[in-house]
Amino acid sequence: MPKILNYDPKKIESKWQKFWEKEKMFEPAEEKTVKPKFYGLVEFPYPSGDGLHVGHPRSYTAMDIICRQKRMSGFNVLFPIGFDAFGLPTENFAIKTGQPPAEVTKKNIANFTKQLKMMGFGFSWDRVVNTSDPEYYRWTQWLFLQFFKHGLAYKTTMPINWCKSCKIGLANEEVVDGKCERCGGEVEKRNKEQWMLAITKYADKLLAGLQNVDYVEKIKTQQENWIGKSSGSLVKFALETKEVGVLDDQDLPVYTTRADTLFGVSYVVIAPEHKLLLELNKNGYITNWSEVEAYIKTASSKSDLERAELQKDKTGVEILGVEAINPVNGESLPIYVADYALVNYGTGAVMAVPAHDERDFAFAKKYQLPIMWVIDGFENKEQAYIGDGKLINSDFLDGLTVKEAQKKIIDWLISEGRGEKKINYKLRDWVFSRQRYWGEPIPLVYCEACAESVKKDNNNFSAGEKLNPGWVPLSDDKLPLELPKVDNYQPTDTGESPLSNIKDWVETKCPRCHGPAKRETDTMPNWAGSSWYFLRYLDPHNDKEFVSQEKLKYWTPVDWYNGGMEHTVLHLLYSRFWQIFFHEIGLVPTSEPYQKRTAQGMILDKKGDKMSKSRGNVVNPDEIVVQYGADTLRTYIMFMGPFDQAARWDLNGLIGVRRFLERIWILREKINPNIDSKNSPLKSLLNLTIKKVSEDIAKMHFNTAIAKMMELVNEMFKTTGFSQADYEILVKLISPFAPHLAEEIWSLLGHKECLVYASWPEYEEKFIEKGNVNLIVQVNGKIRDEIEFNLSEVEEKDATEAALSSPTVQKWLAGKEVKKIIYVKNKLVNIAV
Ligand code: ANZ
Ligand code: ZN
Repeated sequence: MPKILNYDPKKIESKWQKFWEKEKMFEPAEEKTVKPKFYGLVEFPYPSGDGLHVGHPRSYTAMDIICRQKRMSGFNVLFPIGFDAFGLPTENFAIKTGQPPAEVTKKNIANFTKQLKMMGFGFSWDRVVNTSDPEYYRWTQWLFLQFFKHGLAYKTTMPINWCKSCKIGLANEEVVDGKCERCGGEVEKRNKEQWMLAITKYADKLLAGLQNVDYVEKIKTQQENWIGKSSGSLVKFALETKEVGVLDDQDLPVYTTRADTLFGVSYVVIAPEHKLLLELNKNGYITNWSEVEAYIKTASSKSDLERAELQKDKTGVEILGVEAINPVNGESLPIYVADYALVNYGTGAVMAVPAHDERDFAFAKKYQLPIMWVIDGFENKEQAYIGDGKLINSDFLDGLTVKEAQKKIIDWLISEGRGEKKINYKLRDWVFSRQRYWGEPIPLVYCEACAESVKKDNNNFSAGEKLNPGWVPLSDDKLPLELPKVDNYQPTDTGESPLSNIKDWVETKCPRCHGPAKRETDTMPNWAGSSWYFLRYLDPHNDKEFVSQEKLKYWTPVDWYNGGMEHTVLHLLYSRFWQIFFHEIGLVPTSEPYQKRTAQGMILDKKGDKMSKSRGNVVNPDEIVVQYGADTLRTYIMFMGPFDQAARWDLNGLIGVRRFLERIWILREKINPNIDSKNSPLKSLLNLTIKKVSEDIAKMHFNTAIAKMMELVNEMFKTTGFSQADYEILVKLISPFAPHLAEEIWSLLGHKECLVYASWPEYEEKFIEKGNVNLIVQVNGKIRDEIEFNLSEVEEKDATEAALSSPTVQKWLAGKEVKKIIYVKNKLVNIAV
């Protein structure tokens, strides 16, 4: 190593961490301040026994950099952290060892806290929340009761995953390839009464809200797809049997987005779990029931995903004895039970049009069913034709376009009483019960007497009590309903939570009529506490309200939320749903919780594999901190590659970054009091670097910001010296990335105030020398033009725009379709036509 003048991160880092904490440098100012506010948020960790993973610091460092820059730019910054502490690993650890989950959690949180502090993150440590703390979950329970009181929580029978050998209900994430994650045994579905939250009532609002927020495009798209709005129609198929003829008390509605293809229907499919099957069998209509029943049984063990996507080979069994009648032409159609029809989408039944639907095509080929072509435009008959065209073989629809035919057929179906328009969503209501110990107790009791009174006269009851007769909420002063102590954390072998074994807890008094009542023994799902934690940070010690209105008004919405792509559809959608509802009932001032959402890529091991304990390739951040320093780790993680993409861990890269920081440290030697910044040869590069680093941080292009600072450091080394003011610019620019190093240099330079609130450097455009870029424009590989830019760097967007609008180039493009544009930075644009 070069002469490093004792750059000693170990000493520097703990010194500044202690200082920041003692001085409470990262606690935001009171809400009265005139400063503009900035609320930066990262996903709070689950305090597992394994400690912090190197993946956590990627998101945390990024937001810490953004927040540090905002502080230096005059914002009142809130950057909180907490712990999402209910969860399976702690519970499973408790089952195995008998240690109370609350104690294990406390230990794990202490360890996480130590690790987070070692990284030098500027968190507001006064506001730490822990979702498993009764003072926190008291409000989670209270908020749940708002859903209940407004009729958005209801109890219904839903299948749970049941491990036959462990005899417990499993969470979805504990089922791996249809097997129990713990014992590898078979998992089946069992029906169980569970609490649900009616998120589907908010499907349209969840979609509409996306228009008003600044989310990364792929996050928006994933949410839209998850909500899955589909506009189509319900078409009623009549049923007939040989003996009875057309049944007048039963028919089969299907959901279709392609009613225009009705003349192409060659069979109908029913999902294996469809209750019509049992009804038809009860009446004795199905003549091959044993075969049908066997099929139903095999299908029930597969997941929806396996059935809908993974399984290319379609299976099914024809139902003998009953046929469906096509409403448009009265033709009899065979009915199949097949598991590619999902019971919980649409009506659970599908009108199959093999000529124009891939799944139906595959099925029809396999079972030799007729394939009738009703849209013109197909090139061969070896696959379904999905494209547009005119209707054929369709009687009164012939000659119409698909769009015209859809309108006409729907009007016809409505006038015949055989159909209606229908909007469907893929989104399902949220199962809000778990049969486990380590979660928030659901603050409801069941009372027989009140069940009777609701039925008689329900004037005095809330919407939730009317919807769920007999279920009565605890009054606010009985919250929190604390988790009772148990001896055994193992779920019961009837599938109930361990709470159901504690008789004197379960048996209680009804808050309404004071008669005997029983507590709900299910607990809330892992997503409950994280659905509103960003609100509690605003007022974490308030024991009167979940958050005070004053604080909500000042701080919400979150200005910028960064997290993982894996949380796009569950956590992010759930918390948006809570916020929209809270806004409607006047609890919060905004309907969207997060103004902006971005996501980091994953950190992979050096071979490009995901890091995991089982692979033994996990990089432990505290070991790196001890060996190389937190500043090196932070800066390296930001330098690894584009922030939103996966990046591979590379020790050489880490060492390279450490050298870079050492060079900044040594550069101090070259400060020369006789040199004036005014006519320094560094002037242009310094201004350009300020511009680049400022703009890149705002765009999360951290790697290119660091690259620019590396360039600046190289140029500074080449000079004979520079002013202290110029060096200080560099120190400020690196400070969000390597805050300890920067603070130490800053104080060595004689500053009494620390850097956290020093002012962020500003650049002056006039000092930025415009470089010259001569861009060559090619069309199909031949040079057609050359465009000069008065810039040192040309962005892709500007380059292609200029190329496409050049009159010379346009001559070569006339009448042709642009297929592809390739941009080689600052050199060339190639347009393929
Ligand atoms: C006839 C048809 C003809 C269809 C055609 C498509 C193409 P989206 O857009 O995702 O809403 N479908 C309806 N209910 C189903 C269920 N429970 N399980 C599996 N598939 C189901 O998809 C709507 C289409 O999915 C519907 O339109 C239906 O097939 C199928 F050329 O009806 B279609
Ligand atoms: Zn009662």
